[in-house]
Parts: sequence; C-alpha cells; structure tokens
Amino acid sequence: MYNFYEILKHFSIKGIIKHVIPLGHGLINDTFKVEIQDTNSTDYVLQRINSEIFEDVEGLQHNVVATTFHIKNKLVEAGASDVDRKVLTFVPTIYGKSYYYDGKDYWRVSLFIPKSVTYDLVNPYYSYLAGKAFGQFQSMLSDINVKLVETIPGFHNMELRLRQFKEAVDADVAARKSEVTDLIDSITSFSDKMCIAEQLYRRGMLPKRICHCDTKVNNMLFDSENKEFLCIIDLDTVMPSFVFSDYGDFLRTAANTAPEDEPDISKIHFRMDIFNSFTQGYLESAKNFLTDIEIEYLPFAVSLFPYMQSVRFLTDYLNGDTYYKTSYPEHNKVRAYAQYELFRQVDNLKKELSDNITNIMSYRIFN
Ligand code: GN1
Ligand code: MG
Repeated sequence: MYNFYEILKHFSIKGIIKHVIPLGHGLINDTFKVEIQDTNSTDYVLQRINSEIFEDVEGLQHNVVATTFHIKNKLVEAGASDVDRKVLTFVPTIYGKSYYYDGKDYWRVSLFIPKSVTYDLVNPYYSYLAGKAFGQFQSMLSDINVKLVETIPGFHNMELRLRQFKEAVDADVAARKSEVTDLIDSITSFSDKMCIAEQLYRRGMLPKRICHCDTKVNNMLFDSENKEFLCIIDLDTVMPSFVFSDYGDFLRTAANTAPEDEPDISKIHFRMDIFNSFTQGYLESAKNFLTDIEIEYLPFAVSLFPYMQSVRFLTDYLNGDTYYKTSYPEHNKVRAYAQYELFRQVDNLKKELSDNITNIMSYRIFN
C-alpha cells in the first residue's frame, strides 16, 4: 500500500490528518479522502493519477488547473454563491506545482467538497439539472483562451477506437477471440455507420468544442442536504471534442435501467423519461451555441456512446484487461455485451428520440 503521510507532506494542506480512506469507484485513477482531525477544517481528496493512461501528466494538470480557474472566474463574475463548492480547487505542493511525483507515482490533491454526494442512479429531475449543468459547462469553457491538450489523443474518435479494436481482434493476445465472435461481428457490422461524426468533421460540418468527455452520472456532485446540483468532477478528459461526448455519455449511464456491467441483459432498458428531462436541461443551456447539425445528430450521440464503450471494453478484454480496472476475469466481456445491448435498443429508438427532441425544441423551450 501507499505511504499516504509521506506523500501528503509535500502538499500545502492544513490540519492534522485523521485518516485516509478510499473514495468513489472510478475505473482509472485511485482516489482517497483525506480526513482532517478538526471537524471544522476542510478535508481533502488525494488522487494517484494513472500515468500509464495519462502519459502527459504535465499537460493533464495544465488542463485541469486552467479549466477550474476559468470556471471559478466565470462563477465569480456571475455573482454565484458558494463558489468553492461549485468547482474543484486544486491544492499546490509546497514547491508550487500542481502535482507531486514520488519517483514512481504522480499525485494531486484537491479540496473535498463538504456535504456532497454522487449517485449512480438519478431521477428525471436530477437529469434535467445535469443536462443544464453540462450545457453550462460547455458554454463556460467556450471562451477559454488557454490551449488545452488532448490528454488522451483521439479519446472519443470512433475511427481510432475501431482501429484499436481491429488490432486487438487480429492479435488476439489473450486467446479470447473465439468466445466473443458474435459480438465482434455485430460491432463490425455497424462500424461505418458509427463513424459519421468524424466524416462530418472532415467535411467541415461539425465543430469541436471543449467538452468534459466523461459525463457518466457519478461524475457530478449534488448537495446532500438540499439535493441541488453542485459541481462537475473528474476533469481529466476535458478537451476538444464533439458535443456528442457529453450528451451521449451521460445518457449511456443515467438512462440505463441497469449498471454498465449488468450481466443479465434482460434488465437493460433505455429510460425515455431520463432522456427527455436531460435533453430539456441540456438544450436550455446549450441551444444558444449548438448548430443545427449538432442538434440533428443528438439521437446518434445517444447510440454512439454505448457502442463506443462496448468497443472499448471488448478491445480491453481481447488485450487481456490492460486498461480498465476489473473485479473478475470476465468483467470486460460482461461490460461489452451489456453496452452493446443498450446500443442495440437505442439504435432502434432513434426516430422516437428525434421526435422528442423536436417537441422539446418547439414547445417547451422556444415558445
Ligand atoms: C473511465 O475514470 P472513470 O471511471 O470515470 C473512462 C471513461 C469510460 C468509463 C467507463 C480516461 O472513466 O472513458 O467511459 O471509465 N475514462 C478514461 O465506465 O478512459
Ligand atoms: Mg469518474
């Protein structure tokens, strides 16, 4: 295990540490809560950055610091209250850097936001708030004048993900291909159709904007008392992308009746009530900057993210589980089938999604 006290002494934190306990269940970084003895003092969040996945830690930290600084300024300008609970605050090291490298691992610390909770399941009202929040997040970052790096190059590029998938199928290093040929064939049959965003981008028809790129529902903090939306966390993948990233990935997680790794696919259903409320919130805050093409392809975005996630999980399964944390040997395989099932359902619902968006646009927002 790590020697937390040794690591934390390099950061400008105040108070005597009571204990360090695991926090959340992200699939990439390791996250801990640092509790301070004095209950009136601020607690902290300590994270070990997974530098095998985020190879450019300097660039990554540049992004998150610039992003939080920009959002904080926007909130202050807008006269928001309780600003420190609405955006993450990173705590520098005693040497003035935003992360500490101990010779093996990279660490960073942020303030723990008191009285906050995350959810893996949300009701329509929370989805509406989440939609508004992600629209505002994209809107606030639209004029950031610092260049942000792609912390994982081509992160949500479907063409790249399919190339990586094909390489994994061809190499079959873990000798697992024969178990999943049905899913490989299903994925492959949709591959051209699912690369439409990259094609539109090349034709100059689709912009890239600064997006969060990991909008799964548990990356949002809510106030544990009044239940209001507080803050968007997990900023490692904030980078230029299509707006589809944030819209689609939230619905992939929040509008699924089952967890992303549900082994029993009969439990997986797409929740139209969550779709409608999230879309209403998102369009309320994003309609001013979205282009017609972006709006037209929102239903596509809802299908893209379960598809992309199925491809990514299956790729990792074929590669022998080198990317995502897993809890049992077939975990990535189970995730890949579960995500494909959600994709299949959404793909059949696209007409209904489109009609609902038209209704939301014409009756509930613009009139
Ligand atoms: C990872 O770190 P976490 O668990 O929030 C992944 C996302 C996936 C998600 C699937 C950097 O997110 O892209 O959608 O798992 N993040 C990275 O649950 O790959
Ligand atoms: Mg996360």
